[in-house]
Amino acid sequence: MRDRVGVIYRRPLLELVFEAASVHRAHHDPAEVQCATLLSIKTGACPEDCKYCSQSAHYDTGLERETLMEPNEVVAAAERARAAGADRFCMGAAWRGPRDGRDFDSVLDMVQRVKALGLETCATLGMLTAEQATRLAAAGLDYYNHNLDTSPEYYGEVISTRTWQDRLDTLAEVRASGMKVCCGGILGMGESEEDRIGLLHALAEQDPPPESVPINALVPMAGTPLGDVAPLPWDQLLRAVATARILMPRAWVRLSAGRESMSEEQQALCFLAGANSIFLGERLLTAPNRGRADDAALLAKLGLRSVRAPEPVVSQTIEV
Ligand code: SAM
Ligand code: DTB
Ligand code: SF4
Repeated sequence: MRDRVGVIYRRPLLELVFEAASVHRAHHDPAEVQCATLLSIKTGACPEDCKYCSQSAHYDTGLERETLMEPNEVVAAAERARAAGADRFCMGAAWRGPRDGRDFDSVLDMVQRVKALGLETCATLGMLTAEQATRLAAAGLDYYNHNLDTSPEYYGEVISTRTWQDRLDTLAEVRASGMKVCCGGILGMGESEEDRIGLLHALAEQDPPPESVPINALVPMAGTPLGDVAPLPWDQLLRAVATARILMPRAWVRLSAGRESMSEEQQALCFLAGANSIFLGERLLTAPNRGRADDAALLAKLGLRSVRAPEPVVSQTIEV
């Protein structure tokens, strides 16, 4: 129930972090952090109007639009990511959804070849049909990322070109195809605490819950309607990470976008509270990320190490 999620989220902060840390230790090796690398395989000119996104064609963000990358270039980037220690390679495209034909066939080729490198594969391509989900699964795609982004109540304030139900429909197709689900959201878009609780509830309520839960802190992008929103208070992100860990004990909880503007101390608290996955490398999709050297130093300081493509144990959640 959503009320119970609110009770967890609003516990005294250190009580909440302590409980989340205990749950984390019961289900995971607390020294392991999964390291994923992102690549934007098709950038900009997206028909959707997500108010946070630099890639929406609705806003003038100064981003150069690019066509779909060649599979050879993508495979070369995946090889570099593997050599730099990535466990998972995630390919993102600024599409409302893939169009069948040459482009989609090309993505299937990328998936097959990245998988053959021994990396876990993930893609985020927008809405999928049942057939597209099945074909991606058959090509060897391990995870599909499709975020709920915010609470059902706040969704319409952020995106008008698709609905919350559209998101749920694609998530159902991903599940049915046998791929693992990567589903999270963004905090710091001007939503209320109740909206953050609503998002966490909606994530945990999925049956089964997602295997991977990216928690993004908004990276304000100049030219978008959310380009100058006030930063999220640090305790709110920590509460969200801890609550996600308690509600979804076996999931990878990823401290995703926004780490560049977080202090090392803030990140350390998030790892303590159960975050166990990050994006490595200088770039996310279009936004800068902390550099590898900084992250290697941070992980070493905290006594954390990367894992290479382990399987999370079968997903389960507690009653909410
Ligand atoms: N176009 C596809 C879609 O939206 O489903 C896939 C790519 S999209 C960029 C993937 C996710 O990145 C979004 O769902 C959103 O959660 C996250 N994201 C995009 N821009 C962001 C920003 N400025 N700050 C934080 N997260 C962001
Ligand atoms: C997710 O939840 N976060 C990643 C990944 N899924 C694709 C994307 C973050 C994007 C940050 C903004 C940018 O780089 O443009
Ligand atoms: Fe397009 Fe995805 Fe950006 Fe929305 S978040 S504008 S769907 S690329």
